[in-house]
Amino acid sequence: QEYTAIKIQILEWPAAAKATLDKGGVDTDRKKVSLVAATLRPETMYGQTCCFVSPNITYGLYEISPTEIYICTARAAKNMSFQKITPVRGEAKLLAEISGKDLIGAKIHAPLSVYPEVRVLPMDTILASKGTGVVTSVPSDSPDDYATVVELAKKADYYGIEKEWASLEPIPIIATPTYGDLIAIALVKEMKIQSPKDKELLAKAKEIAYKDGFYQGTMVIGAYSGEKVEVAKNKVRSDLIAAGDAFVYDEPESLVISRSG
Ligand code: ZZB
Repeated sequence: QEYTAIKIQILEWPAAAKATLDKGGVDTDRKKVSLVAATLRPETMYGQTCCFVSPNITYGLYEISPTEIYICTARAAKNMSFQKITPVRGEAKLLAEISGKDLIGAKIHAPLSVYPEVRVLPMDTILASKGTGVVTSVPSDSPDDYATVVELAKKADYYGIEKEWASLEPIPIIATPTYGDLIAIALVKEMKIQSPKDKELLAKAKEIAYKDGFYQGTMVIGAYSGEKVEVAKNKVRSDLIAAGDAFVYDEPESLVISRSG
């Protein structure tokens, strides 16, 4: 699986995270620290409204250069070390570990998003075994993301967040003849999806959103507005990479097989 890894810079740390990093001697003032989110939809990055981490996953801070640190799972860092992303092949230098829980509420900058500053929020359904363990949220085009932000806004106290953090309006990114310009919301309503726990329905909705968005979609925002998604997707991706806001991250099939067998 070939992902686009999006660098989401941390602008302001929650107190719990700051304490952990100070203790570990990580100088967060002088280094650029980014959450790295793995996505298959670079063309939707205009619509990022938050970034999800799992409260149940321990993330690592990995040194990428003298000035740059990435946050992701150990598994992803290891994979990156074989893709010329870390300085030494096969090595990812761990500077500190941090619980996803402690990252919640961090103020971040998501590249291309119409919202210049968004927040880190919890998502219980993130798999540690896929991507980087960090998921950027695009509620306009991802049914899982829309179901999650609705749930978070509804039970903000329970999740220990501010309601406003989960209440940013979804942004129209792609229009399709069948589902309009907010496909995730249309699908969640049509399929009567009630919560992020409706796994089977969400998997179906995701499938439809991928296909319809890719084959029938036209961009309605950004540099390639008016172009077909099929064409615009790689252009947006190349622009993000050229700007230093993203890189290619591969999850080799063979690695998965060798690990389980
Ligand atoms: C932004 C985005 C916008 C995404 C969208 C999807 C959509 P797949 O198809 O199963 O391989 N994701 C990435 N890593 C994880 C993880 N560890 N656990 C749970 N979800 C994860 O899934 C790839 C997509 O699932 C990624 O692309 C990411 O969300 C999420 F408009 O990034 B995506 C119709 C989907 N639309």
